[in-house]
Amino acid sequence: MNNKKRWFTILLSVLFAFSTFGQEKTTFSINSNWDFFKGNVTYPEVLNQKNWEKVQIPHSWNKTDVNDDTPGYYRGAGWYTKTVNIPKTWENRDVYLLFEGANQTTEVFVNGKKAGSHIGGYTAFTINITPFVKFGDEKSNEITVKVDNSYQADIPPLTADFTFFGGLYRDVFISAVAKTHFEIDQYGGKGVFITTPLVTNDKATVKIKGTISKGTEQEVIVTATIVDQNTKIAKQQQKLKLNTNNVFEIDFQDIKNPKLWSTDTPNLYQVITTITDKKTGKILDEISNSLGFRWFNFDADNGFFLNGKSLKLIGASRHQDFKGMANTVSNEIAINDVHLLKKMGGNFLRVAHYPQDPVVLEACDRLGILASVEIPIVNAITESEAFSENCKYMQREMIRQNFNHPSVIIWAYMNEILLRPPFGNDKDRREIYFKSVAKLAQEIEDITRSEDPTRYTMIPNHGSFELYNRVGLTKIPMLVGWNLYQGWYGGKLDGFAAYLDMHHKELPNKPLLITEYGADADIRLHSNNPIRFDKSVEYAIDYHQVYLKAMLDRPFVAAGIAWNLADFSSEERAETDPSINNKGLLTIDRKPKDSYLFYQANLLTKPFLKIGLSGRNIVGGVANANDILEQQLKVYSNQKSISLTVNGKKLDMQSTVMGCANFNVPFKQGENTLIATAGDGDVFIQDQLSITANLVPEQLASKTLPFDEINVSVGDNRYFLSEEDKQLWLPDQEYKVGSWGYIGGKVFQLADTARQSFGSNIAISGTLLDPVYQTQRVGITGYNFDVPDGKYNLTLHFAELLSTEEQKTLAYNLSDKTANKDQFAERLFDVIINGKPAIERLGNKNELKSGQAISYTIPIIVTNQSGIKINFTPILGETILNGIQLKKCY
Ligand code: GCB
Repeated sequence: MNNKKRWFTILLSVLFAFSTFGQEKTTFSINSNWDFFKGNVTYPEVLNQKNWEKVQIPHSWNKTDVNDDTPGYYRGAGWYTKTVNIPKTWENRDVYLLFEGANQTTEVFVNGKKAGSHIGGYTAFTINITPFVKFGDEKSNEITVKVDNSYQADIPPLTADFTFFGGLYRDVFISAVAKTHFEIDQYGGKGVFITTPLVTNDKATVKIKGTISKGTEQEVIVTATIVDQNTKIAKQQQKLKLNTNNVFEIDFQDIKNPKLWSTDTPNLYQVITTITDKKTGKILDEISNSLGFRWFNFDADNGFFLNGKSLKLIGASRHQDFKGMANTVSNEIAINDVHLLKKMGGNFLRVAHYPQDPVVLEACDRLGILASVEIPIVNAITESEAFSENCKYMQREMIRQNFNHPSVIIWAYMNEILLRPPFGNDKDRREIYFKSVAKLAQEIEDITRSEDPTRYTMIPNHGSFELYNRVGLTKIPMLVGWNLYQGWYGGKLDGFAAYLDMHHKELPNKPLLITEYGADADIRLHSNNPIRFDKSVEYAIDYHQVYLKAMLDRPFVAAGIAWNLADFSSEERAETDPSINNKGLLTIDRKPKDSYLFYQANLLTKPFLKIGLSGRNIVGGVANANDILEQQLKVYSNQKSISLTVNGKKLDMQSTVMGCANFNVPFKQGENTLIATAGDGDVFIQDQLSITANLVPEQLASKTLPFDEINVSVGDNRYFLSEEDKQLWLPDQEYKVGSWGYIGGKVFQLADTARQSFGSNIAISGTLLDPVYQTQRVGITGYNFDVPDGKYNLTLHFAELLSTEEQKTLAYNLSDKTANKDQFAERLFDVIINGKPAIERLGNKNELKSGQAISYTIPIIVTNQSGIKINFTPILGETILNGIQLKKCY
């Protein structure tokens, strides 16, 4: 910077400092020290309740009840109260409470009177509390907030595959502003709206529109200043005579050589807008907004263009919860999510299925992530005026609150709205419902286009092409999003590409985004033979490989947005990790899974290499004759070929295919060191991993690899590493002499599913080993371990997987049933170990309850090389076994 410029910058900073001096605006958070009471009571009676507890905002009352074994979680009212100081110096100002979000209805009381209310759990709102406050007395203002997350037919979302955690779960602020201020009463907007009607490489125009609160008849000057870092680059003013005209519009016609905002170079400018009292020169209000110069368009044949250049949008959706915290995540966690997406190589965030904390889009602006935002109309609508009005109100809130983010390019609404249409048995009535959906869509569409003609609109649908087309939902929005799961919930993996091509053929003028695709990946489950719905990390990789390739190969696919950035809470889900949807590329506490590494390898341009074990540091299995365990392992890299050294020995070099190199790794018992390297000449990268292998000898009496312990997930062909006790469970095998395994029976399979080829999908209570208990051998006659003599502890695990009750059909469980009562048949059996009765008459009438874990640990002394022979003898129905563990004591 030359000297002249530096002086100018210093002068400017001084001027800014002065100009804000005397400004009549004070804002601070009031998150600390609230008292909380949970219960459906009324105001002011609630204040007489005894069981108030001290809490901090953000807060949710559903942090723990979502993860317990009892289905459901508290959906009702929660109350928050605190006293605040409103100083005398605020007497001539307006005082507001600013809520960033509370789920899902809120009523605010101040000093005994109702001050305001809000509907909807995901948008911000302001409550003007000026008429109710007392100025000056120390802590004399009592603020009480009722938040309620009960189901309400007129408020979206009605149903969805995520948990509707209740509470005051985002920051709360108090703000005192001059009577004359930027309008903040309208849909929680900031009163200043910025657009860039023209942007080219050489020139840009900027339009700043806004409204000032009504009240005093005053002459004011609105000033808008565009700042690049610390340098003021343009300034414009407009005079207003308030109450005659409270609306301003300032145009900058000629911003020269704007530094463009892009995903690689997210250059941000600042627009500072102030209101000055013409008479006194006093600054009454001031607001700063980010400004990015960019232009963009979608094309039905060629996808997306940013600043005139083609850009494939690749990224993920985000839900806002975190392990053990419900939705009460700090700003840092929310911002870190955007960083994680960027570090993955992503350039797009679908803020799904609802608007999120303001810091999320701020981070997108800063980091260069493009975004879509949507309101939470999910799966279904209610055909009522109130429902429609609430939806439209939310859409306006979303747009006005997030209008100034350069990262936002799409406003969306209605996720998979025809997923489970009601009136299945009444065709005519159903058609009326479809018309109501289309009508509401059109109304929201019209509002969106008139609120913001500068962005695109989108509806994300599920894969029923014909239905959405017929109802009109592919015509109404400017962009069509498809949430596709071929090869997961149904169909085959190659059905995905076929669907893309069908869209392009049938709707050649409609740009298309893949707004969702994903497969469950439980980080604890691994398979050498991954298959659909086994929830293994490996199947998810196969799935993502096919999908990413199909999208990259087709220029007309504008975007591929993986479902989901991180695992998230979905209370109704059973599955291997109950109440969690684990389609995340990261775990719910944001550990990278292999699928995250897969995207890094495919998207990052700087050299990348990582050994993929999805956070495992233990492997195990049956050793070969040389006491070595051979196991498949993937290394992820954007380099062409990879070397892997295992315990000092170099394996054959492998080429990468779509970022993955496959190795067959020989593990020895105990610690193993793996070093992967790649690159040549200029680039050299390396990744190292230390990993423990727990080997089980093939012959249990082996002298070279003495038997120590084994855990087997019966009726299963996956490996399961339990997080809590670091026990590795092995796939089952048939008994061979000298070894171990089952005798007789068959793998448990649900009757009414085309989806799941083994195991059940019910949550198991009383255990954290759900995947072990969810698989089973039915009709098993024996289980043998040909172990040497010694003292052992044997543990048998059982859970009844059939139910006498019809299971609830879950919204996302398309065309599938869960455990079904027709299958249920009573069972009663004995377990006999080495000829002696061990467990007698185990059955449904006693300890074997549906969906409940039960285990028996039995000490056994083996003598005379007789090994362990377990017999299962049926008395009524069929025998079962879900898991088995054997540990040598000495
Ligand atoms: C969908 C939904 C999303 C679910 C996802 C899934 O299509 O839009 O809310 O979480 O599928 O994992 O089933």
